Amino acid sequence: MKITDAKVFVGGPKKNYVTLKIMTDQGVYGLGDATLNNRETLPAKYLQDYLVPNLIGMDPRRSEDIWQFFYRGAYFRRGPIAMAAVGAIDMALWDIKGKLANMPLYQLFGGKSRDGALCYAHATGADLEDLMDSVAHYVEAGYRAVRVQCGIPGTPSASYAVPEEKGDVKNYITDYSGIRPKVETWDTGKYMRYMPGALMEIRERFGPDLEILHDVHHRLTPREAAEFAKAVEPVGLFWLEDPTPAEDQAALRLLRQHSTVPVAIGEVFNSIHDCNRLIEEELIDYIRVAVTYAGGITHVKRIVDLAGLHHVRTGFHGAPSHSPISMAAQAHLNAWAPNFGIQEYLVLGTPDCDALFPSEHRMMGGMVHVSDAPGLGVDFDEGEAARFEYQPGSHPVVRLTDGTMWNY
Ligand code: GCO
Ligand code: MG
Repeated sequence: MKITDAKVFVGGPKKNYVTLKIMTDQGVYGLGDATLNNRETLPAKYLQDYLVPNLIGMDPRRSEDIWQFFYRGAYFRRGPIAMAAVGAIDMALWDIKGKLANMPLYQLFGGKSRDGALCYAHATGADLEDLMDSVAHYVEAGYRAVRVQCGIPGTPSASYAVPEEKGDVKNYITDYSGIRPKVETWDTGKYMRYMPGALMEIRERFGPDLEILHDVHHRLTPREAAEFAKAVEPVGLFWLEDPTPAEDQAALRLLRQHSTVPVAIGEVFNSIHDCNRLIEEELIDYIRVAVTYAGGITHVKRIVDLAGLHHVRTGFHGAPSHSPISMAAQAHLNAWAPNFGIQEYLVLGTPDCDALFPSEHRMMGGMVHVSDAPGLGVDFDEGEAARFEYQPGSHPVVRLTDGTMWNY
């Protein structure tokens, strides 16, 4: 069996998805997602110029050897661009494998460990009352877990994932009006003084059963993060996400010494080497890698198994950054993983997105129910894809109140 061709598409509704389609001499094809928010053309070029020409003629069933070929074969390896490209190939090869076996991928991993996978939505508010309305909306829609982000009074512009106007939804953080980023302001002192009380008000309003999550988006120093974690402990968070910059694996030691708040980190990691110490030293409770830019199913499965040895559960990244293809790959891993924790879930549900990526994965009662179709269980409509083209866009950048650049 041989790979005969592979095509890369960039574009999508309100998003630049990078979609890989691998064709074989037996008519079976596989799909992969190489989307890398706001840098979408780069994994596409890496695929087109370097990986796809090598892929033609390979046996698609040898997914492990092909992964090793592209990983070890690159002297300058790893990083989000290369790992997104390798990850897309890997997903597509698993999709082909499942279709050849006539089984959904979760069966090839070891079968289902659960019927539905708990997921969380993003509630956002320009201020706390606005955020309460947003939380109520998701609770009414059946979600049992909600990530909450709100504006900080007295901070001159919206901070991370917070809408500028009351009632607006801030799920898509990319601004497609051009390549130059908007500037957001961050004030650590105001945030640290305001947010613990705001989180407590949400707990009081919605009661003990709602799972509440909060994302600091890498903005605190290790000492500040330890102080903040201690302050939010009475809220009973499901997790505190990215309290410190992700480059520093030792940063969480101080937080661990001062607080028992569950910690989640890893959405920007690209390999097991970015998180092995965090996992082995048991400095985190949830690992947030995504199959997209952490090297696909083959590599993420290794991370999940390492995590399982150390009581670390999964909480895969699932912002609208990912296409329904990698969300499908994660749905299969979530159905199988003995150490599944939660899934961030925002992708499905827009009619344009569903038409581009038809699938039977279903969200019901705040849980994702995995499709039983062979392979990944998601398709890609090339006719629909022709309606969209690449649009340059940018995340905001962050400055402190005196103008100093800070972490987005
Ligand atoms: C999350 C994330 C995202 C990122 C985004 C960057 O927890 O969902 O922090 O919203 O900001 O993926 O492109
Ligand atoms: Mg995050």
